[in-house]
Amino acid sequence: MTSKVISIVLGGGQGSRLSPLTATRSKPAVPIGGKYRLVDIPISNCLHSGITRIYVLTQFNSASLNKHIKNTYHFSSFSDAFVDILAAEQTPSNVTWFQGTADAVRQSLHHLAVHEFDYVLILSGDQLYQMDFEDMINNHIDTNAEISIATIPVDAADVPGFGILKTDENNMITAFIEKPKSNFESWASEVSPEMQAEGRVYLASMGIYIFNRKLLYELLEGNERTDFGKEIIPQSIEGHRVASYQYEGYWTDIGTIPSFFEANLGLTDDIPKFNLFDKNPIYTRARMLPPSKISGTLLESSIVADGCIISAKEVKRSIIGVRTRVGTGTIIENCYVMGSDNYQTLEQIAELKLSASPIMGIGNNCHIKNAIIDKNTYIGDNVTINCGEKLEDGDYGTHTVQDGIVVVKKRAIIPSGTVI
Ligand code: ADQ
Ligand code: ADP
Repeated sequence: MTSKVISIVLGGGQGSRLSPLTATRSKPAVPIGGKYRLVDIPISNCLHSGITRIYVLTQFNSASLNKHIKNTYHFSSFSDAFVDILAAEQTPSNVTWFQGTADAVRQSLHHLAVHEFDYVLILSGDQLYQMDFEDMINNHIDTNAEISIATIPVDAADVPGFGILKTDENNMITAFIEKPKSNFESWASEVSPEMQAEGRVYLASMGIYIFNRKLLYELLEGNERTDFGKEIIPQSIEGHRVASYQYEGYWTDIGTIPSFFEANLGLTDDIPKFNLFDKNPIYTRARMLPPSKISGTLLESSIVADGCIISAKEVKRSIIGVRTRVGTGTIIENCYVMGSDNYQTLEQIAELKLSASPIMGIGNNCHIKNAIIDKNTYIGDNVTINCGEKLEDGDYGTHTVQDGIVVVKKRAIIPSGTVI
């Protein structure tokens, strides 16, 4: 049945919640897990589920996203498989950017029209999970649904961030409310004893939808509704068969800096909730990098990607991304270091050292805690980040602080001796 499906990955609006990581790149291109990009998660889930026709919608299209998709997702010329990016485009009839999720899909419908398909699977681009969409499609067909929404039980603290719904005994959705802020107790549902024990009694939409082709066109064409969660879904409950497809595995939103940070560091757990070592791997670009070289470093609960040169003293509960260089005596704790796009030559390094400028990577005798270090940064020697007093939220030029997490911006130069 998955051969009758086209998938649309909602790659993000302005991505302001992931700022400054989205300052120069589109959200789908944000690096995750040391070597992947956010967009690799939904695409890998699709490919493992047999869905091979995928559009990625993005508000703006940096060259890097194109390059990543082009270099990663290759298919046989005898198949109809593709992964294509559709960036918001100006046309004579439409001069604005995508106004919301439904508007983004509406503006892309003319690209879909050339394909044969019966179902459209709509996915968010900022979630970490492993899910078998084939099972969801089969459930959609078996229950004779017109729309299916993947749902997950959440607790009261999470309710204000999600669309919350109620179902009947056949798992058909009878009511839906987008992100209720208060007085939502009556929205509690009957859930499994395990979920009940965790207080997860509210059924939340995961923002993963299957639409029958004809209905999607009916709902979107010729009207102004711009959002799935706020408009299309609540207004479709009456008059249509909308099924809840309940999921109880690991699933998390990675659309904000704190959730993105925690989801990344969670990968370093002994038994992580998201399993990179699953039999179905997350696909990403094959980079042909040399193996990492590590010397004199105590590595604890950490992930080190390919192509690194590490002489640090300690790396604890951290992810060290591709091509990262770390100097001697340095301690890195609770960090996601994204790595670099290239290596500096020995000549370039010698020249920078002569002028006492930092070289790419992290220098000697630094102590860095609770930080995300974006790509291609130059951190000098004896730099201390987040090891002292509580930092105030804000944008400080070379870095930002949010909820105690320091994000050093892409290509930032942090001179030797800096204390953040
Ligand atoms: P949110 O995630 O808050 O809630 P939204 O901001 O609409 O909803 O984003 C959904 C996805 O679409 C995200 O991946 C986002 O990056 C992307 N997106 C947003 N605007 C876009 C645009 N203009 N162009 C392209 N992509 C865009 C939704 C539902 C809730 C549900 C949660 C689950 O509305 O009901 O509970 O998802 O996370
Ligand atoms: P991001 O990963 O931050 O989105 P890009 O994908 O735009 O960044 O940049 C990554 C690509 O750009 C790499 O594949 C690399 O080849 C190239 N690149 C970036 N900076 C340099 C540089 N200084 N020298 C050579 N190549 C670079």
